[in-house]
Order: sequence, then structure tokens, then C-alpha cells
Amino acid sequence: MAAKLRTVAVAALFTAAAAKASLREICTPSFVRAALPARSIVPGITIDASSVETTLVANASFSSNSYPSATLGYCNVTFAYSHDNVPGDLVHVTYWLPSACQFQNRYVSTGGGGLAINSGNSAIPSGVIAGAVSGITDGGFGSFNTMWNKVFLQQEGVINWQATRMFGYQAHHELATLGKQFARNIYNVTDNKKVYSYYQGCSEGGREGWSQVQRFANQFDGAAIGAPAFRYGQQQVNHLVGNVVEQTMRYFPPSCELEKIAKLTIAACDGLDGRADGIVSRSDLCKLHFNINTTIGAPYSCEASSGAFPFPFPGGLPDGPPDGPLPRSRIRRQFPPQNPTPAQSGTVTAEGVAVVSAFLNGLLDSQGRRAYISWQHGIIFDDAKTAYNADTNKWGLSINGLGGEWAARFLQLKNTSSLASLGGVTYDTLKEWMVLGMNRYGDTLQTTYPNLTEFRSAGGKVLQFHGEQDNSIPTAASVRYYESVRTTMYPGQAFNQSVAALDEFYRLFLVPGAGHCGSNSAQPGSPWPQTTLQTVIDWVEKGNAPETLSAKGAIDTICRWPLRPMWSARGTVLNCEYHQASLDSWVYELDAYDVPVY
Ligand SMILES: *[C@@H]1O[C@H](CO)[C@@H](O)[C@H](O)[C@H]1NC(C)=O
Ligand SMILES: *[C@@H]1O[C@H](CO)[C@@H](O)[C@H](O)[C@H]1NC(C)=O
Ligand SMILES: *[C@@H]1O[C@H](CO)[C@@H](O)[C@H](O)[C@H]1NC(C)=O
Ligand SMILES: *[C@@H]1O[C@H](CO)[C@@H](O)[C@H](O)[C@H]1NC(C)=O
Ligand SMILES: *[C@@H]1O[C@H](CO)[C@@H](O)[C@H](O)[C@H]1NC(C)=O
Ligand SMILES: *[C@@H]1O[C@H](CO)[C@@H](O)[C@H](O)[C@H]1NC(C)=O
Ligand SMILES: *[C@@H]1O[C@H](CO)[C@@H](O)[C@H](O)[C@H]1NC(C)=O
Ligand SMILES: [Ca+2]
Repeated sequence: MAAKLRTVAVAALFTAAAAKASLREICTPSFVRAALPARSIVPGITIDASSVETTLVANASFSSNSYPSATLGYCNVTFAYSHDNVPGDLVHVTYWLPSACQFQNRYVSTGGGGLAINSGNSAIPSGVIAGAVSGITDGGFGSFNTMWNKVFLQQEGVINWQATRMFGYQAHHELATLGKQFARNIYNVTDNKKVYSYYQGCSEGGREGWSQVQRFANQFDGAAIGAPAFRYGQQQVNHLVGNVVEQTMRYFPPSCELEKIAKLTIAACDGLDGRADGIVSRSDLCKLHFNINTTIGAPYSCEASSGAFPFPFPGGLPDGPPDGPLPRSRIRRQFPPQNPTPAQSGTVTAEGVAVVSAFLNGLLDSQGRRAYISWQHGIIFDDAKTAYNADTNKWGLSINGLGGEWAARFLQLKNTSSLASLGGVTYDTLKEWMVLGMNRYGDTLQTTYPNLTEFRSAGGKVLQFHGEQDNSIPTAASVRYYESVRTTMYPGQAFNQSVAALDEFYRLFLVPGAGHCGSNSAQPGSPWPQTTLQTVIDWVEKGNAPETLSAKGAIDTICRWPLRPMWSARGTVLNCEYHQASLDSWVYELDAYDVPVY
């Protein structure tokens, strides 16, 4: 009897399997229309069923630093919806569907970079590779290539709050809510089966991930978040600190001098981690032990250059090859080529070192109170770049693109993508701009709400990682948020006890030598973790909490914060050590503010 029942069950399973629609069958507008989420899934929106477009891609090959290489077929589905109470509103979402055989009951949202809310087709493959329906949104900005800055102003002086809320958090909430239900409907997942839901993004994409985890406790089971551009009010203004240091100290270091100081720092600090491999794995020991004054007098020389396209560019797209997802023309407009530089030779000056020291110390107001944290020692000084003027034969200010646009458009509400001058701008001005940004965009962009109790209770897991030599978003920005969560959720607990509690659902990894959302050309071989989505999936679905993070590069194991890497046995054995003085060097007291800055 039992044997017979079993045969029947197997037969039924077999029939069910055989009945799975092929990718070709799924990938038609009519099949997709029948699976669109019901109106009630996201209150207040209406999906336009006639907008559905499908494209079958039989055999695509993917490779990236943020997911494993793969060749597979998928169906690209795009449709539009609108918010009922917003006249003229139209939001597009794209979902890539794997074949029914490859679908593993998973949904993945992917994020953007810089002022873009998506990364086109460069991040979205990550989900399909993991057997998930994978989504991107255009935020309602007009097209997948339209960035938030293009729609930010209704007119000069008037903020488009709908677009700002969408960029801040709402578009991703809708993308994921629709995407999860869409996946269920397409593959006939029964109500008693879970569709796991994940997020992956870096830089602005990392901020977008946190915007969801902080607000929507049940939305994602796991999130792989790199170098988040959060604490937005401070972060965007921080891009101008280098410029204002130079202006205040009236010294504009030639590019070759800056390069030389960076190179000498790397050379001096490389070995502090126990292994001379060209990678500064312990930027904290570099900060504690390296006296940058020793570079004064070192000779430098550089050949003339014709004016490079600024890659890796500041502010960052997650996987930014120049010919990647965003049209070059669009990037070029926001990040114009650097001025050509002449042949240079000289020696490192005391003025140059003073500028770099102030830059690395971070923003203090005129009363010496700290307004923001800073980058790690060993970085290349992207945010302190100067420009050569061939007419005057002099080096001068090169206003940082992201910082300049932030001040001009988002703070002063002018319809311009650059700040014409920094005339009259002091350290105090920068601090005031930070306060203004934090206040004005506190509920949309700041993204540092530190109470993750509900997310933890819902069983969610966050894996956060940040290049330790990130020259765009200071690595300590991630450490500060970790500390804010720790002290908010576990007040009064001993450090180790609260770290152990956080470990259950939130783990932070600093990636030695890595730059902004990738390895760092100034430290060849610097690693970057390529399988973070797979790692967080394993954590959520199998309970395999990552002790260390695996990475691609000359270092394949990344220590988990607060433990720090140290090599022994002549650089052959990696230890993850506890070192109080190093930990203390990551913590800043922001005493320039009267309110908490998480
Ligand atoms: C889901 O079920 C419907 C109705 O039985 C069927 O037409 C469709 O092919 C199924 N979907 C998949 C992906 O197999
Ligand atoms: C997929 O690509 C591989 C290698 O390029 C090729 O051999 C194969 O025929 C392709 N399959 C389809 C269905 O296009
Ligand atoms: C998906 O297909 C649409 C056409 O429907 C196309 O415009 C878009 O570029 C594709 N999106 C991606 C991310 O491949
Ligand atoms: C801003 O300027 C651009 C041209 O630079 C123009 O296309 C756009 O309409 C202007 N927007 C507003 C809100 O004035
Ligand atoms: C570096 O030199 C400056 C200027 O002479 C001095 O103020 C500073 O204390 C020196 N720093 C160190 C660490 O010696
Ligand atoms: C954090 O959130 C939880 C759940 O909403 C709440 O019970 C707790 O009081 C909050 N803690 C703080 C410090 O706000
Ligand atoms: C905290 O844990 C580390 C190991 O992770 C250990 O070395 C250190 O001594 C502990 N500190 C305290 C105060 O127990
Ligand atoms: Ca080293």
C-alpha cells in the first residue's frame, strides 16, 4: 500500500516537473500579463498591463567583480506602473527571469551608483545567476538611464519630493514588493512555500539596501551591502573637504606630488600587516605609526599626460567599466575628463604634506570641533585632486563633481550640475552644509536609522563590506554605523558581548587594500569579495554564518570586524587579531553637532 502511494506521488511530481513552462513559453507578454501582481500588493499603484515587454535572451555570458561568471538564458521583462495620486507618474521596472528549472524560489533586488538608482545590466545578472528573479527600477525618473538629478527640481528653488522619496527608499520598496509576488505568480509557488528575498548593491546601491533594511523589516531575508553612501548629508559634502583644505591653506599640490605621497605611504605601511605584498591591510596601523612628514623632500617626476577620463571615477558605480551600463556620454557629462598635465618633477613639499595631513585628518570646524570622519591612510587622494592651468602654468582648484553638484543643486536648489566657485567657502560652511543636508534629507537620504530590532526579529541577515582603502566613501563611515547600531541596540553591554549579539544578524568586513566597490589599482592584487550574494544566501537558507569572507585577489580571506588581519610566519599565515589601539583609531567623536549623528 505504502509502496503504491509512493509511486503515485513520484508520478505526480514527475508530471508537475514536466508541466513546467519553458523559458520561451514564459517569455511572452501574455504569459507575463497573467502573472502580474494583484493591485492590492502595493496600495496606491496601478500596473499598466499593456506596457509589458519581454525579450528572451538565450545565452548570455556574465562576468563581474561582484558575482561569479556564468552563461545562462533569461527572460527580460519590463513593465510600468503609476502612483494613483501623482499626475503624469510612470515608473518602469525590469525583472530578469531564470528558466523554471533554474529558479530556486528566490527574488533579488539590485541597486545603483552615484546618482543612478540602477546599474543597468551590470548588477542585475547577479540574481539570475543565483536562481532568482532579479529586478531593477527606474525610480519613475523617465527612463532606466535617467538619473535622479535630472528630475530633482520642479523649478529652481522647488524640490521634487516625489522623485526624492522614490530615490531615497520608496522605489526599491515597490520594486521588491512587486518582484516577490511576480516571482511567485510566474513559477506557481504555492502559498505554503517561501520565496526568499535578497538585496545586493554597492555605494549608492549600498545606501539603497540599508534604506530598505532600516524601514521594511520583512522585505529582505538577506542583504549584501558594499560601501554604502549613507550618512548622506555628510557624505556628499565630504567630497569637498580636499578642495577647501587646499583653498584654505592656499596650496594646490601638483598631481605628481600627491601620487608620490600616496606611493611612499603605501610603501612605508605595506609591511605593518606582517607581509610585504604591496597591500596595506592595516590602514589603522599606518595611521598610528607612519609619520607622513617623512615624505618631505622626496623627489618625484611624472611624464606629461593628455588628460585622462577619470576612471575609476569618484562616487562610483558598482561595476563601472567605462563602456558598461551607463552611456559614456552621460558619465562624461557628470565627470568631465581631467585637465591635461605637463611633465612634472620636483620634491615633496612641506605645504603638500600639510594639505594631505589636514585632508586625512578630516573636517574640523573653525573651533576645532570634529564635523566628519575621514579616509584611511594609504588611499590615493582622489578627492584632493587639483587642476593644471596651461595658460598660467599653475596648479589650482578642481572642484569635486559629486560634492559640487550636491552643494549647487541639492542644497542651493540651482539647476546646475556644478558649483561655479568655492569663493568664501570655509570649513564652517562645509559643516553648515552637512547640517542642512542631514536636516533636509533626514527622512529620505540620510539612511542611518540605527535600530534594527525589527529586522533582526524577522530573521534578516546583513553582510556589509567596505574597501579599507576606499577613497570616495570613507571606510570608517561603515564602522560608525556598525557602532551606532551596536550602542543603540545593546546599550550598557560590554563590547564583546554586544558584538556577539550583532554577529547573529549583522556582520561587517573591511576588505584589505580595496578601493571603492572594487580592488584598487594603486595596490595591485588587492582583493574584492565576488560571491557576497551567495554568502548571504547560505547564511539565510542554511544557517552558515560567515566567519570570514572569501574574496578574489592576492588575499582570499577577509577578517570579520572588529578583528583585524595580521600575517605571521613570514607572511604565510593570516590571523584575525583583536587590537584595541587599532579599533580606537576608527572611532570619531563628532562634537561639532548638537544632535546625534549615527
Ligand atoms: C503555472 O501554472 C499555470 C496553470 O497551470 C501553467 O499554465 C504555467 O505554465 C505554470 N507556470 C510554470 C512556470 O510552469
Ligand atoms: C550558447 O553559447 C555557446 C558558446 O558561445 C554555444 O556553443 C551554444 O551553441 C550557445 N547556445 C545557444 C542556445 O545559443
Ligand atoms: C530589457 O528589455 C528592454 C526592452 O523591452 C530593453 O530596453 C532593456 O534594455 C532591457 N533591459 C536590460 C537590463 O537588459
Ligand atoms: C534645467 O536645465 C536644463 C538644461 O540645462 C533644462 O533642460 C531643464 O529643463 C531645467 N530644469 C528646470 C527644472 O529648470
Ligand atoms: C609634521 O610637521 C608639521 C609641520 O612642521 C608639524 O606641525 C607636525 O607636528 C608634524 N607631524 C608629526 C607627526 O611629526
Ligand atoms: C528599537 O525598536 C524596538 C522595536 O520597534 C523597540 O521596542 C525599542 O524600544 C527600540 N529601541 C530604541 C533604543 O529605540
Ligand atoms: C574581546 O574578545 C577578543 C577576541 O575576539 C579578546 O581578545 C579580548 O580580550 C576580549 N575583550 C574582553 C574585554 O574580554
Ligand atoms: Ca602588506
